Amino acid sequence: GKKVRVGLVYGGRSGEHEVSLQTALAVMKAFDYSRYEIIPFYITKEGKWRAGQTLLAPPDELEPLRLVGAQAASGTEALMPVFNALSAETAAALDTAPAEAGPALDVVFPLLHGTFGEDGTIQGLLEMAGIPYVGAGVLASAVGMDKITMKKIFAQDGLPQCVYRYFNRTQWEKDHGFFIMEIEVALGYPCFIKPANLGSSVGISKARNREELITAINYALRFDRKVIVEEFVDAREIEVSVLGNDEPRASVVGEITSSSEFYDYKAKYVDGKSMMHIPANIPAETAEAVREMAIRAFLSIDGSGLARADFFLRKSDGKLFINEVNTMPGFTPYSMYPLMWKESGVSYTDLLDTLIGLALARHTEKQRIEYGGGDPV
Ligand code: G1L
Repeated sequence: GKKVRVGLVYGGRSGEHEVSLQTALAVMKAFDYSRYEIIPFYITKEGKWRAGQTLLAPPDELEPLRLVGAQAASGTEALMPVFNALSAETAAALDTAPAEAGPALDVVFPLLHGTFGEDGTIQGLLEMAGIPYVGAGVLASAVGMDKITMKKIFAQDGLPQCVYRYFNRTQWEKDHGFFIMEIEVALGYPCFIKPANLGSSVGISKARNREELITAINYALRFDRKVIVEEFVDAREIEVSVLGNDEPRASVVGEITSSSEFYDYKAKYVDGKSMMHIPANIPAETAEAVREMAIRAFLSIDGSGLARADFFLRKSDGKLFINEVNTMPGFTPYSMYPLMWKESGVSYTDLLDTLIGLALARHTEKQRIEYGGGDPV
């Protein structure tokens, strides 16, 4: 039969450029090339797009993924052949010839963060092109990138969260005394200061007193105009993988620990030295509660395809708090998300198949929606 044509978009202007490349290579290697063909789209660090030739076998190293020599273009230009091929249907309906017959994509993997500083942008581009794509849609991608908006939505849906306060740069500059008081009364020290944007791990710090708090807030404001301050919770870090659309499933539960014996902030967030434990050594009822809450959180942000849900399990009383839902989790075969599915009996290759099926199902489902003025009932 005809092969499924999968577009892979990777690279990009974010700090995770190299991670994205590594991920794209891992995905390219895992596909069954008797059933799929891959069309690579590389976005340089400068934001230029390069469209590659159809891959009929996986590359064995990273360098070819940079598509050196391929014509650089803007996102819309690079996708133009795709737009044109899709408009062939429209052209036929209008009884005119399509502009140009390009290689139509059946589905796209957007393996990168937004290129314009806020997420949901690449999803929006694909949405407008009418191309099915893997993972979260525009709304869930954008919500998943903004810690403050995500917390508001979780709060509305009654999901338990740690204590937090937030503000934007203008609010802080106008009334920092108020926010300091609020933070000291409601959260106390130590507390964690983070830019609202989850795009990168930069800008995060821990404050033990007022002086450190002010320094940390000013630091975080260099990376985003919105900042969130969270209470310190002495907790275990629990994660679970969610897969599906409207009826998602949750995987075996995992735990992340710092590699050093003591809680070491620098090891975990700065050096990234942490250990994965799959399955987590927690009671069966706790694991079930984690899975159930992960599915609620996924539906809460209107997730689709996949997401990794991250929790705090408080050591003092075993209470569970949702920390965040990540719609773009680490995704190499050695990342937490795929490893938790592997432990649940879903291989990396199965995962790619399932995600593509979910992307196509979501696209088909959306076509049931009527846009524009319907007849009055
Ligand atoms: F396409 C998926 F499946 F939705 C998807 C998209 C992005 C899965 C995982 C990711 N993750 C990444 O792109 C990243 C971890 C490399 C961030 Cl740059």
